[in-house]
Amino acid sequence: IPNPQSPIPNIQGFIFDLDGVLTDTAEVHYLAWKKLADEEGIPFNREANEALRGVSRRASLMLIIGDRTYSEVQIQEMMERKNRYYVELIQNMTPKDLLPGAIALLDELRQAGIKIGIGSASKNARTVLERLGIVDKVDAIADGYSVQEPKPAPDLFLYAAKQLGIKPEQSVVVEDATAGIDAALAAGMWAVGLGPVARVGAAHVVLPSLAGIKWADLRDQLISASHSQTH
Ligand code: B16
Ligand code: MG
Repeated sequence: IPNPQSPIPNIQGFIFDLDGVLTDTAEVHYLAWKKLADEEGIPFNREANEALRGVSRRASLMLIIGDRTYSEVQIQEMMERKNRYYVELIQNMTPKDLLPGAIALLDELRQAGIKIGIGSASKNARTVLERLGIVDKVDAIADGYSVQEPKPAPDLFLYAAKQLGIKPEQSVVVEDATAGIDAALAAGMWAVGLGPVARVGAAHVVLPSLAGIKWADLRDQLISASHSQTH
């Protein structure tokens, strides 16, 4: 029985985060930051890297240096150095680096007439999409150059929806980071979180990954989520 208080979502587009959703560049970012941290004699490990998920380049560096003092010139130089290491490493990426289920869902959504956008904090998003061979499968790219305010601000996803020509309430964001889920909710969009509830539990739908995920199932889960919402 439909609940008139909870309109069935009219989904017209999907906005995918890139790192941690379509591909696992978190490890590549880790290797680049680790090289920089080693050179600077700053302790850094994979556990500390988890806190950098979805966090902008500058904010990531700030978390790594902690209360050590560096000049603005040194900060800029370290950001550039880390990025050189990262750019070098992503040249080795291929379509094999797409996460399980990503291509199948993208293709299924496209066939269903649903628009596809990318909402990534990364300034290297375009290069990564090219290396993954999926540039032709996306209708819009919002990346590290698109807006000023990083996630958890809604700006990046609102920019992507505008590019797609759809409204926030017609958009589904797929994210792996807490800041990304918060950004999607702040934008008034549907949020699908990938990963542990401790990280993405605020999302309308939480999934372990995109592996085996069908649009019909996802739509049903979003409809149930809309019914349990209070307006
Ligand atoms: P860059 P996403 C984010 O991408 C990464 O998760 C984060 O680790 C990285 O620091 C950030 O992009 C900026 O990337 O240094 O390449 O501009 O998860 O929003 O796709
Ligand atoms: Mg991410």
